[in-house]
Amino acid sequence: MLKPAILLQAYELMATARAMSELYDANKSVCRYVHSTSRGHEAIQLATGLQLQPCDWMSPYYRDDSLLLATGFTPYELMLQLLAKRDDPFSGGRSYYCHPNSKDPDKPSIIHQSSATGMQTIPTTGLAQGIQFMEKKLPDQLGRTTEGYLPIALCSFGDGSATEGEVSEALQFAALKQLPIVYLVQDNDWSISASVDEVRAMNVFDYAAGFKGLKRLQCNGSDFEQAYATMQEAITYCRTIRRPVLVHATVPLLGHHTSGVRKEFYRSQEDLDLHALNDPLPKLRKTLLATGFTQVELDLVETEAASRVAQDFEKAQQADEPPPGTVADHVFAPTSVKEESGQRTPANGEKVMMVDAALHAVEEIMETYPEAILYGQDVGARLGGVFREAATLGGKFGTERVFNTAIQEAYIVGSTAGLSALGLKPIVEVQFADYIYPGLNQLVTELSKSCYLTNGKFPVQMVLRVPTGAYGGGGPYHSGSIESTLLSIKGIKVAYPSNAADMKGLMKAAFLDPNPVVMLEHKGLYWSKVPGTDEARKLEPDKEKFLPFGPAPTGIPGQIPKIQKGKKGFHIYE
Ligand SMILES: Cc1ncc(C[n+]2csc(CCOP(=O)(O)OP(=O)(O)O)c2C)c(N)n1
Repeated sequence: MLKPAILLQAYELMATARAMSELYDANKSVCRYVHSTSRGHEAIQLATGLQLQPCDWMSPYYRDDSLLLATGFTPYELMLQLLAKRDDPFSGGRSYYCHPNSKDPDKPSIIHQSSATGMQTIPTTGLAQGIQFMEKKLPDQLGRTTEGYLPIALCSFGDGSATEGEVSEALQFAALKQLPIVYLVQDNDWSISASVDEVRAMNVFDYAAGFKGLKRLQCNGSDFEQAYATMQEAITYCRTIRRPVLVHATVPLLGHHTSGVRKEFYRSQEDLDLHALNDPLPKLRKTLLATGFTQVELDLVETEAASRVAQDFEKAQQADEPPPGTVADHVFAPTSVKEESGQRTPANGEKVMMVDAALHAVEEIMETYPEAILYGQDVGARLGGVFREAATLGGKFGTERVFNTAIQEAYIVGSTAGLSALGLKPIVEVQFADYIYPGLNQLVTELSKSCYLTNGKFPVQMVLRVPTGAYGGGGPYHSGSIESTLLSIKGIKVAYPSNAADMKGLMKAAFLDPNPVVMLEHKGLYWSKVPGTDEARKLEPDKEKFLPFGPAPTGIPGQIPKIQKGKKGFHIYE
């Protein structure tokens, strides 16, 4: 049996979570944001949160308010987000309830959490990828647990989300690379109104069996002691053996799906009664009574929790609103590259093709920054990119810094959010512009909004190289131009150089920019083989060349009507 102090702590937190859920429901009109609460899921969440340490990273989902309480967030702090208040510690009042992010030194860190179900598995697996890289290359920059162990990542999501394609990409990568991550799947049998028999051929425990090397555990997540023992096994395995593990926890859903989607809309009384049998609160109370606590003591715990929660709610309602003038803050983090620097045409410089200018820029970056890594399809040493745009880099910097990935555009793009949060600087590649679409979801949903919705805490520093446009008979799926699609995304930057010198300077600026930057690299200009593109070859600028975004030099002026008629898709810089 667990120590009475832990059981009591869990009971206090559980009573607090229940009081919050009941209070929110009774005050629906006051709550600014739609919200879900952990009612029914409390035991597994508390068992998890109580065993994480401040050096760890965790990604809670929208139903994880008990997980947040267990790691030290107060009801008042959570309510500030519910009520969209200025001092909401997560988003400054810009994102809805239980969408946390944190750099608090006394708690596990949390990167941006979107509302998109299952999508956080990729950025969070990117965190584990980054932790593993740093273990090998930059161990001094990682924190340690009180016992001296290295950090782990924990990713929590619902069973309904486990059927998303992105989850498969994340599990595949974690199993392949044996990453230090715990996936916690909370299975309440429902995916809003869709029942398990409608949405899945197997539960996530059976599904995960296909990912060789991913340890699997199962538990009754409504039983605190069982949940604690299972999470202890999972976390200890991940911490000490440094391998991935998935926990499938069955739980009842006692509250509503959200404050808007009410349980009585779609659940039968029989189903509600069945779930009520597994309420974790009376179960834990029974355990506490068996260890010697009295009814009176436990009643007091509940009434005190309810009164603290009520006081916090009063106080949170009085808190200040975000000033309207700050609404556009944090779309981007400020970049240090503001002025053009370095030599554009150094003495003794040689003319280079655009593809080599890009390659040399990345090479110089990797020589200077040990935290820079490059990955994507076929960019590893064997080929160095299907356009040879990464040739020699794999051989020069080794497989830990330059490597091939599977055909997983979502993982390639989305994992950078995790790496960037750790201070690493990923450069990744999507092989053809036409295939950015499977990764576009991560770019929009996770990366582009991260800086804004974390109130500036987690801008995503990454460069996405994208060979684009027509060259050599690529046909409809290898010649696409995507710039107009990208330009509609707020929170990313797009660079589209027209010549080798700009390519080098912009690639360097993109690398140092703290925001996500897409480098469009036109294949028709890469080698200057297409008639009329010879001017894309330029003298190679020196190592110090940085070309800031925004003040681009004018190319050939007066071409606008031709561009509008589609006769000239790019400017040639003179
Ligand atoms: C990508 C995406 N599609 C749809 C939704 C709408 N949605 C929100 S919650 C939810 C059900 C999720 O079920 P599950 O993962 O089992 O978690 P639960 O809410 O049951 O805890 C859906 C479909 C969403 N948020 N994101």
